[in-house]
Amino acid sequence: MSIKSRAAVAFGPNQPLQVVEVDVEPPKKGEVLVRIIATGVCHTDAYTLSGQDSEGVFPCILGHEGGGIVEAVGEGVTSLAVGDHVIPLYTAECRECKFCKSGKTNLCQAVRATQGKGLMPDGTTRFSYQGQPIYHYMGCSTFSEYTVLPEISLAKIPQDAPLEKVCLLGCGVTTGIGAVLNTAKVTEGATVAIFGLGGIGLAAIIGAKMAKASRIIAIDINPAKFEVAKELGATDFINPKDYDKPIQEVIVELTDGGVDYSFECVGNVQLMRAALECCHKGWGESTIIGVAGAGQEISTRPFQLVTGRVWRGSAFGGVRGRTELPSYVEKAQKGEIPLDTFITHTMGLEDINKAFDLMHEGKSIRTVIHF
Ligand code: NAD
Ligand code: AHE
Ligand code: ZN
Repeated sequence: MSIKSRAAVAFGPNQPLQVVEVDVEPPKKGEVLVRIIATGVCHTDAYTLSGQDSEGVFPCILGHEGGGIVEAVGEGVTSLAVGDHVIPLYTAECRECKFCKSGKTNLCQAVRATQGKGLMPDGTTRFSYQGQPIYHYMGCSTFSEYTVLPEISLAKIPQDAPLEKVCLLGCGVTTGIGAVLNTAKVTEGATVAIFGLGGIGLAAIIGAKMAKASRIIAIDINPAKFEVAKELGATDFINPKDYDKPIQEVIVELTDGGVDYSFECVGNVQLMRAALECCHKGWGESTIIGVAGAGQEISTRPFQLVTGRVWRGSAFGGVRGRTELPSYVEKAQKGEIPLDTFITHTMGLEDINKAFDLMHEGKSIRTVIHF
């Protein structure tokens, strides 16, 4: 029997979310019903709502940065039980596919194809409203009080971790830290440039600090972000609007030839180029984290790569969610990851559109929605 759930539904691109009561079907084989306690709002939710996501399908229930409690399990589920505390994973971890077995990537592909179409692995949806199907989003749909996920898309975490805080480890904070530690593998004493100081860029600063980087250059066109960046360990602050030359030139001059590592945490293809080109000749490495709109492409002179710079990308910080996320939760509990610094606003689901407004106005880092 299906249950009722309060959910913020995106009925179409660029429309405000509507909080309505949807129907949620019980979990099928290998699936889990989760009661979401809290969820962050990530820029990627806004990106998909804007209609720029080539995988965006509507109507859907957005949200992918949640924390919740297992409410029911479907047939064959063995790794989770009712009452377990979990963080939904938009990057599953089946431990059986070619990708998982490679040991080279966190990009499990077991459910990725159906997930990208807004469907559960069996090709159907568990959500409906007034008899019409509602699509899932990134395999998570955390803007719903109740949601259904594959068992392999849930990380079990300790019961005593506050879900209304550690939900941020479901995307932004883990992504930024992981990109620095797992993807780029920043080394002690390195110089680092971080473009964009939202949830992702600020988390990348934490990662750079953990890696003992000697210099952390924080770049944003919104100078209001510099204060928190400093608190987290950034050493230099650059507003590209203060300069009349390309920002990569400014950084190259400031760092005697360029930085050892850079991170693009905005989703702007021009900035991705700047992030690559501010890297030091011979060894500088740039990691793209930001998500650019459908159809957009990056460019640079191949000479930039011929002369030793490296261009790479990172999804969910290269983190294998079921295996590694519990250790991020532990670090947060020990105070090594200051989640409170990220939570600038909290509100109920009925106000969720305000969370998007605050993000677009540059006034929030993360808004956490409490159910
Ligand atoms: P956010 O909106 O909180 O922060 C973006 C920041 O970029 C803001 O501070 C803004 O002022 C700044 N900015 C905008 N234009 C700029 C410019 N031209 N130069 C310098 N700074 C600029 O966003 P977020 O939640 O931190 O997400 C950042 C990006 O990362 C988004 O593209 C998001 O989709 C992506 N993302 C990727 C992954 C991944 O796994 N690869 C995970 C999460 C988010
Ligand atoms: N649907 C988009 C791709 C968006 C994208 O790159 N997503 C990131 C996570 S953003 C989280 O806030 C990611 O993990 N990508 C790897 C993957 O498998 O999606 C598009 O362009 O079609
Ligand atoms: Zn996200």
